[in-house]
Amino acid sequence: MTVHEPKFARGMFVNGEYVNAASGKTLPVENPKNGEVFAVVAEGDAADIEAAVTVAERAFEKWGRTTGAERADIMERAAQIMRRRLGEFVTLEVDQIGRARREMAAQLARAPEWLSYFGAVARTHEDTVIPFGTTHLNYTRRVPLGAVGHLTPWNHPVLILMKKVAPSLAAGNTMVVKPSEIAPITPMMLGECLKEAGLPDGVYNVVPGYGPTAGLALTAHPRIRKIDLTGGTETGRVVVATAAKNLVRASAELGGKASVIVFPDTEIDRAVAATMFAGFVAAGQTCVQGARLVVHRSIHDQVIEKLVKRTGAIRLGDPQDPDTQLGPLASKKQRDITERYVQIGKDEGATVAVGGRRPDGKAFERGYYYLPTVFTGVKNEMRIAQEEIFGPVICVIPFDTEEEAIALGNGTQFGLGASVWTKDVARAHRVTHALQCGIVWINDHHRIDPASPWGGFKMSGIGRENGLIAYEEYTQLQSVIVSLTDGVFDWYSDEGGTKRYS
Ligand code: TXE
Repeated sequence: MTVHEPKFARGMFVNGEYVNAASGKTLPVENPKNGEVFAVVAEGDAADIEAAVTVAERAFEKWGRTTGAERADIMERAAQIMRRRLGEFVTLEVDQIGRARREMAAQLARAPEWLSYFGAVARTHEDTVIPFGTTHLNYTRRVPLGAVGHLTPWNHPVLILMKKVAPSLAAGNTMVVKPSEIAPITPMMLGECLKEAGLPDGVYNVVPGYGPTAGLALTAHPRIRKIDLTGGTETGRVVVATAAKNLVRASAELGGKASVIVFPDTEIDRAVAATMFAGFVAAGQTCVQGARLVVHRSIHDQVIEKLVKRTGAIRLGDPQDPDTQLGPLASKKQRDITERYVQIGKDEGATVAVGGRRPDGKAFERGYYYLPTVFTGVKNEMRIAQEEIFGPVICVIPFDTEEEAIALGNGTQFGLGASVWTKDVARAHRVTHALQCGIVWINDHHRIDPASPWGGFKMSGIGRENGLIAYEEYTQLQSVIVSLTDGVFDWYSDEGGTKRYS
């Protein structure tokens, strides 16, 4: 890490303004394309989390009582403001995590949709009337939880945050966000947009800091009402267990090792394009990365031949250059992990068909670049096929029968995403229904919409983001039972026959 004079400094975003950490400490933000620190932000710890939770609780007293329509108006305005500031978001996001500008621009252009969708949910939400006989009216109310906590990662700093913030706001909660230490700037910019849209101060707070200090303090805080993490599976275990001690609700979107399952009726070009998109978008740093190409043996060689050729032609470069297709990995740590796993793969006996090293050339010397890599000759039990690498590495595993394809699709501890590629409609659904995954795409991969539920089976997590289910998970249900009679219900009088109270 090279420390130059940082371009700018930010504090932490609490109660509608940037403030310093109680300790006065700061946290450096590094640009992974050259290892330079380009910004500093406040480094929060337990004292700052305590202050932010107190602010959020106070803000909840009013925000929790607003109508859905009032919240929707503010959220829609914030969506427009984000659209206006899109260029700034993209530039900073690229500087923080090194992801190619063409990808970040496409992703961030969609982020405001989350505010619009969940604003519409808040505006149109209807509660239910329960059949309870003729003497009573029973209805339910979805009420907010209170001050909630969000722990977010670095791979999609704004988009993943949006999946948590939008339903939280829509339901009437207030929040404290502990963003990734690698990418804390854009989450605070979102606070600026929300404030400009009219969100009352204290509803949305961001405390940058490290996981074991600020993150743990938020998770262990007895007065937050829900903790929502996207991160690694090991972090998920710690966070969910810590929250459970306070009987705090937890949802966790964790690791993955998605399979791209290609049946032989898929055209070779389509299979290759699918594999490259699923495997290399975001330099493989996504939870639904198609890290495993499970391909029918009859087309294996043809797919590999084209895949190797096209992978070798992917343009690496400065991520701010609109022509760059693949930037550096987000951190030195992430490249170290990738290099370690590539070595493990070689030691396990798999073959590097393309990539498998850092790129040559002066332009790449200081950044955390790694060539997109394809391993062939992979066996399901190998560590490279089982463990989340979170880098641009694809493992190819051939299959012969549909049963084998399903077994391979289910053949890891994870169960977040998978894709099934075939023109046979019956087979597509049959295979999909046999997969233990929270999200399955048929003839596509990594499609997302604010309305479409997102979350994992098995070790990929608990709870769901997106859609009505996410809104519901940010509320609690109150059941109201109203007597429709004016008469006295006198349980202890001797008059009348048999009485019932339920
Ligand atoms: O994530 P962490 P890291 C996977 C991926 C990656 C690995 C580690 O395989 O290589 O996880 O990445 C906060 N209490 N994914 O280290 O640590 C942390 O500060 C409370 C998959 O970057 O899980 C950050 O804000 N909070 C994934 C957030 O948790 C803690 C996305 C996630 O960080 C904490 C990211 C603690 N004890 C990584 N420890 C996906 N599914 O998309 C950390 N944090």
